[in-house]
Amino acid sequence: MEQKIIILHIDLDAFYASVEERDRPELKGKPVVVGADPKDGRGRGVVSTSNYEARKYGVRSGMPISIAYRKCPKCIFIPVNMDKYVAESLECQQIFRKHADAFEIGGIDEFYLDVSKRCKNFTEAVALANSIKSELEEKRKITCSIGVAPNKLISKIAAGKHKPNGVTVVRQDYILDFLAPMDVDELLGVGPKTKFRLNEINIYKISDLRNISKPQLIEWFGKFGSVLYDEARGIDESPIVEKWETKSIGRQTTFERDTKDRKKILETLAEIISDTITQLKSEKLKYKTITIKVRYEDFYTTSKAKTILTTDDEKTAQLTARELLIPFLEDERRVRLIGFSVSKLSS
Ligand code: TTP
Ligand code: MG
Repeated sequence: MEQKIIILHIDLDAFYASVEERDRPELKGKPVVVGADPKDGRGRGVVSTSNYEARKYGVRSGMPISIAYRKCPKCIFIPVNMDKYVAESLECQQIFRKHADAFEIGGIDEFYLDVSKRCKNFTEAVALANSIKSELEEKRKITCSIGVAPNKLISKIAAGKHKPNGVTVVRQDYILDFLAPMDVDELLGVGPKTKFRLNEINIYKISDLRNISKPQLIEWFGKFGSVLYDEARGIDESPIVEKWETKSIGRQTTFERDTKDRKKILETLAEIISDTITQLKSEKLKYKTITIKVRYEDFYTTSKAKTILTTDDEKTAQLTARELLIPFLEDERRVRLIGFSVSKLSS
């Protein structure tokens, strides 16, 4: 008998903003933006997320905070409290994990649950999805959206289709029709560059993409071409990978404009290190390896790592990362992005 696979993808709704709204009842019904300080429109930095009320004004994740302020001066702007969201994510995981045969963390607010063994069919899986939603709302007072599908790719796309607070089911025989009308960048791994190249040759929709042969896609995009060919047909055989311990923790920032401003780059590095170490400590972990990443204006990306004695000290991280980064700033090119992470973690 063919083994039927059923995956749930859970994505928390407007995650950081929902946590803030829950904890501060005076925010209820108001447009809320979580991110950098807008300083009456002169602030730097970006929007981390906004609630659905603020999205009505066009405020979006990743947008410069100054633009968010211009679009919605009456929005309530709240600073990022990473500690709180990490702790909340762990609480939510406790709820979700026990409903899965296998469980994978996809990000701070997204999770894959393989429920193939415990659910006989899709009807049972949808009932499970609804009961998980109720349990989350009751215990954590926040909402999520869930995709129910035969593989990870389709479950993730489905979870985004009826947000907030929705359940979207895509059975095997509906996959092709489900994907056909979507823009190509709804597929995983299709960013602005790939989208642009596809649009140039009149490929806009996933149905258009199906007209291109696999060898042709491989010629254009290398190995990813083959993935793209499968994704366009909803094929994804990647398994749910249990990750009990975090392999690495880190942050990266893309500058609003590519820059050679040393002071600004080092200040940004210091900020992301501080956020990372705060998260590390709140998860009661220590690190052994520090890695920095630099992407230049031409998208050339490079990284350098150093392994030291196990610690959770921030000052050590700051000094080591600075020492690793400085030689990269001698380069002619402007810097587009910097990243920092710690790995070889232990508790
Ligand atoms: P998302 O799941 O992409 O967004 P969301 O949960 O805020 O909203 P929804 O899922 O309902 O569309 O990201 C999860 C969290 O990650 C988000 O609350 C804040 C953070 N985040 C950033 O800090 N920067 C970003 O650019 C994005 C996309 C998310
Ligand atoms: Mg989310």
